[in-house]
Amino acid sequence: MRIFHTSDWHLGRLTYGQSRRPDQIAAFEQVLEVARDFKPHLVLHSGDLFDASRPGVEEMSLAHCMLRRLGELAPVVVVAGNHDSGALFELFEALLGGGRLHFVPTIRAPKSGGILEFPGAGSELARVVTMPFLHANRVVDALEVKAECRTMSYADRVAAIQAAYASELERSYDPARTIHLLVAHLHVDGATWSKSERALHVSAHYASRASSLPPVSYAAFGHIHKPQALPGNLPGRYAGSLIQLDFGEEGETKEVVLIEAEPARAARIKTVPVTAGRALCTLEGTVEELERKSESIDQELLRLVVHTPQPTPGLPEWAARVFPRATLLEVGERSLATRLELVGEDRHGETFEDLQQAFRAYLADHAPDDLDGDQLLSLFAELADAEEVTPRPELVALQEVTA
Ligand SMILES: [Mn+2]
Repeated sequence: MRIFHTSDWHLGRLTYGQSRRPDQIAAFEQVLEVARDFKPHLVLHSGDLFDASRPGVEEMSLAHCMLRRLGELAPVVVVAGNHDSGALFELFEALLGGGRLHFVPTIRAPKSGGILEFPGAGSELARVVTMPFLHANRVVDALEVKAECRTMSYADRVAAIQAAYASELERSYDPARTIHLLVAHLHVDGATWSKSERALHVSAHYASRASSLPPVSYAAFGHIHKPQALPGNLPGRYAGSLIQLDFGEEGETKEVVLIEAEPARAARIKTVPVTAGRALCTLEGTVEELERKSESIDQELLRLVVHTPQPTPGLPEWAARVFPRATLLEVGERSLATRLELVGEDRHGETFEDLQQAFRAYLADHAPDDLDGDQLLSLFAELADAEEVTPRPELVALQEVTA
C-alpha cells in the first residue's frame, strides 16, 4: 500500500508579525499535486496542524478545506501536536470525523481507538498506532493505572505506553496481510531540531527513546521541523514543517514523504521536496555588498543587517528600493560607531567576554566614588536574566550612573 506523510503545518503562524498563510497555501497546493500523483491508500498527518491552541476561524476553515481535499484521495489521520488543542481535535472528530477524516486528540488505549485500521492494497490491512503529543503532566488514564506511573520519567512512561501498543500489534498480527504503522508527535532523543519548535517540548525532559518504539513498517513523526530520518533503526521520518516557519529553519528544504509498504517487508521510503511558499533569508553586509546581492533576491521574507560606518537614517526606505519584491521583516543596523560602545573593546584595548564584564569596566570609569559597586553589579546581573522588572529604589541608582 501507499502512504503519504506530511506534518507541522502550523496554520495561523506569524513570522515577525507577517502572516504565513499565502506560503502555507502555496506549499499545500504543491503537496496536494504530489499526493494526487502518488495515489495514496492512507494519509498521515503527524500533528501541529495549527500554530496556536485557539486558532482563528479563518485558520480552522483553511485546515478543513486542506484536509477535505486530501481526504478526497484517501482517509486522513491527524494526531494532535503540542501546539494543537486536544479539546478542539475532539470537536473536529465529533463534527468531521467518522468519514474520511480522523482526528486523534489524545493518547488512547490500544483497544479504545489508539490503533486505527484502514484497508490497504488488495487484502492488506493497515493497523495504525496513534500517538498525539503527550504532555508531561497529563496521565493516560486507560494505560497508566499503576501508581508508579506517576513517578516514572517521561521517556519511561512513553516506553511503557509504546510497549502496550507493541503487544497489541503482535497479538493480532497476520504476516500475510497486516501492515503496522505509527503516527506520532514526539521528540525522539537524538533528532536534530530547528530551534523553531517550542523549546521546552524538545528538551531532554521531553525526549523519548528510539529503542522503545513498537516494531512498525513505517513511523510517521511530527514535532521536529527539520526533515530527517528517525534516530535508531526503525524505518521512519520526521516529515518536518510545511514551510520555513522561523529563521531557525532558514535554508532548510521542506518535504513530504511517500511510503510504499507491504506486509512483512521493510517499507520503501522516498522524499519529495516542497519548494513553494516564500523562503526566509538573512543578508548581512555593507550597503554596497547588499546592493550587489539584491539580484539573487526575489519574493523572500528578508531580514537585513546593514553594516554602516555611522548610524544612518533612512535604511528601511533604501532597503525597500533595493529589494522591491521582497517582504522586509527587519532592517537592522550594525554601525561601527555604536558597536564599539556596546560590545567592542574599551579604551585599553581589552575584549569583554560578556555584558557584565563590560559593565564592570564601564562602572570603573563612570561611577561616582560613593557608589556601592558590588551591589550595582549584582543588580545588573539579576536584571540581565530577568524577564520582568519590578520598580525599586536601587534601580534609580543604576539609572543615574548609566544616564
Ligand atoms: Mn511543530
